[in-house]
Amino acid sequence: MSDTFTLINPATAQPIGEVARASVDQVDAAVARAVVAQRAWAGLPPVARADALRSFARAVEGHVEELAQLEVRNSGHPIGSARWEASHVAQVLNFYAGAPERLSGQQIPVAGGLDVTFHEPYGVVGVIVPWNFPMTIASWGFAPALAAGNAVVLKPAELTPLTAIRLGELALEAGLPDGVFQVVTGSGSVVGQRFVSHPDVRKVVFTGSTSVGTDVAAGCARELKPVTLELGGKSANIVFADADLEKAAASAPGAVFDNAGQDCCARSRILVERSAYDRFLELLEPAVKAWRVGDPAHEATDMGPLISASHRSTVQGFLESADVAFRGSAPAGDGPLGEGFWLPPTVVLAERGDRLAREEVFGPVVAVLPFDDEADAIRLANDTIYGLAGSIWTENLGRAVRVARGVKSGVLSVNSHSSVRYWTPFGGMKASGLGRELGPDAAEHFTETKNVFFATE
Ligand code: TAP
Repeated sequence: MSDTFTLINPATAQPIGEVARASVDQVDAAVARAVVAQRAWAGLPPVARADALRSFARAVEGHVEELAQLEVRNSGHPIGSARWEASHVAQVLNFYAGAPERLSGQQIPVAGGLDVTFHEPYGVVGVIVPWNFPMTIASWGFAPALAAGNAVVLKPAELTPLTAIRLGELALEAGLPDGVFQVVTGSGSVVGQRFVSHPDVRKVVFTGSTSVGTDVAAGCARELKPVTLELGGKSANIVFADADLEKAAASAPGAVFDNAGQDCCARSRILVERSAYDRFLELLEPAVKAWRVGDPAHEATDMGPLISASHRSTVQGFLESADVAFRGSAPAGDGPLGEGFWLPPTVVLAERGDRLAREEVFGPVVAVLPFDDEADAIRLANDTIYGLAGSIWTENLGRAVRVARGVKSGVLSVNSHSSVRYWTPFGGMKASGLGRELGPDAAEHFTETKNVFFATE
């Protein structure tokens, strides 16, 4: 394996730079620095850690445009989305800057003394990030982990390391002590694996595919190391005949084609009550045709390219022999974007049991299926190994509650497609993951409880 990796702009297929591939020795050196830095970091007064995180947040706020432009070039995200992602990182840091002073333990009544609990940091936390949302997903791990007094070693995906590298620099510029937050670039099988096997990395946060996540969990089990997993999804957008069909159809493209469908929460199955099926498809077609696919640097663009040529081939593989209902458009031809990894948003009519109805595509492809009644909708929504997100469209409150309780997913929304708010918990059931990120309790998830009894007699 060469010791550098060439980065490609997915919108043009042109190389944009080289990034180092760390060796196992280099990972070990970073972990050794983190071990030393963590002791001092955890020993700071809570207000000092809070101040350092607020100052890191301000540094990110001051560089939103630079970070966004890096994501446009490295990941092909539309500029509007990339600016949102960079601002989101600052907000996540600000939110968890409140945690060091709020990690209260308990005082438990006992005879003959005083019993108290402490939330103690694990030590060094390894965060492994995929290529689809490089900045935001990284921050969901590093911000609460740092707030709880851990040091963090962060491995971005090899394809998309640029924003993570810049965040590492901004942390130092903002005054985070050296070694507390380190970004280590390189391959998953070397750097990521070493986080799993290194005895001084005491917790791992992994976001990525279910297959690699399962191996990471098995490796962590051998080390008795806690692990949080955020994995794949095949989320259902369930539309009942009593819903506001215009609104449901108008919002459906954004729910699946955002980030070119490379989103673990993508509503990649639209389940429509049979009596509304034809009408819904009629309304969906113009919404899909209006979805603007093109140069990610343009303000008006809704969707950019796929991340790589090989990923596009994988997605295209799902479309062989698919029953395509209609497609949107995508750049092609001789212009500067002609070589990019484009694929138009595509709507397919699927049958129960089809690959497209059950497997994660991770591209701009949505499968539409009819259902008969409420029980059938729940059964169909649950007919996949995944259980990450989902949406329910109905004007019937009782039905909304029943279906929300019946669908086995970690994050559901009614008459909306929201999945991520940094102050509410996020994560999947079944093969979509283990543990929760974000929300009010995330910093506590990066601590171990210690119980201490003080005899008074
Ligand atoms: P993966 O191939 O699983 O890679 C994810 C990360 O793990 C990358 O940083 C990768 O490194 C690293 N990795 C690869 N092999 C490893 C190993 N043996 N040990 C430790 N780390 C290893 O996924 P991907 O292709 O980047 O992302 C697409 C998949 O992730 C989709 O299935 C998607 O649903 C899922 N995903 C889920 C979520 C959430 S929040 N649930 C979010 C994003 C993505 P390199 O690639 O650099 O080698």
